[in-house]
Amino acid sequence: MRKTLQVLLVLVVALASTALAQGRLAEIQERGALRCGVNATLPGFGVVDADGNFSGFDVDFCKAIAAAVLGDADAVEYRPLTAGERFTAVQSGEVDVLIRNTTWTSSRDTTVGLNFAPTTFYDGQGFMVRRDSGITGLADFEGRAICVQSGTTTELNLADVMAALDVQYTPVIFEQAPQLVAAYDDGQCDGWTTDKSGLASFQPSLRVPADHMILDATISKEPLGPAVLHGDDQWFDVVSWTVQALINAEEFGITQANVDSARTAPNPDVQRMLGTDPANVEGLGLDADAFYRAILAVGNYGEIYDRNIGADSQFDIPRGLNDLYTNGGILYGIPFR
Ligand SMILES: N[C@@H](CCC(=O)N[C@@H](CS)C(=O)NCC(=O)O)C(=O)O
Repeated sequence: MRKTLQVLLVLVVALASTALAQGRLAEIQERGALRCGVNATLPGFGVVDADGNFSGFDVDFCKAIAAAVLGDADAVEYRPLTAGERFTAVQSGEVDVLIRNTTWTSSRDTTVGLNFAPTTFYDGQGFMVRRDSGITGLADFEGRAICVQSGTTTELNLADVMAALDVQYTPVIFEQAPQLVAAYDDGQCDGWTTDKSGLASFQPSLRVPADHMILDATISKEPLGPAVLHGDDQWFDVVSWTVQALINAEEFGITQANVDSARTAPNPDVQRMLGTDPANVEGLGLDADAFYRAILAVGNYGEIYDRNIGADSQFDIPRGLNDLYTNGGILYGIPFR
């Protein structure tokens, strides 16, 4: 009896470790490339150029994960996804991670079956209108047309908020943003609603950007961040702690330029994050220098922000909530301990 139990135990342990070895992390390492689901048409966040090179704020998080997991920020196979396609791509396993201005919500976390890593961009839904439209608030949309994208939280929030305000509007629905923006620019809608980041991202591409303005109203909370499929804790941890490392790096003042010298800094928290003291990073199933490589590849959170969508970009989106908690924002790195 005892012997049978022992055999059973050995079998269970063997099965469990095989399952772990076949997890998403091992699969990616074997494949030698990270499959990242992204936006290809959202300036500043995710775009592709004529040569097929992807760039943007969301794209840099793909690069950071690839640098951490594979030691190569360029070892990414990008999958451009529309809003409607993105969840199936995660559910089917076609992408390892989805980083496509995707809002963390309860139904996406449960029914859709996603796990959300820490939020990388705290956003909210807003409205773009023509300055000469006379629209200054939501009630002014009575009897007017609003361009909105399907398969998004945007569409659902708009319906809820307008119903609550008893404003009768006509939704003009598009599957993809570029067509929507062109239609709005052509005057097919009196307003256009999406995440405020999306409005800021597309405004410069309107024919006369200065003829348009973003209303003060913010009708929702849109915490955007990376998402993976339910059921693989190790992979979820790897994605989550890569984001944590980039936020912590900004808190510690570790940059792309000084990360080399930071490795030998006396701060034990920094040593645990950069792998000088290897146990914490290795506990994730990664090489000790995984997060050192991620920071070396893309810089800390603030550098990623400034370069793509902040002060050093044409969008100049203020940090606002997306600043460190020590600067009046709500970004707060979880300790490497
Ligand atoms: N954050 C919202 C909206 C995401 C979304 O798809 N936004 C649009 C407007 S900014 C977009 O990215 N469009 C780009 C495209 O479809 O190419 C969500 O997760 O549902």
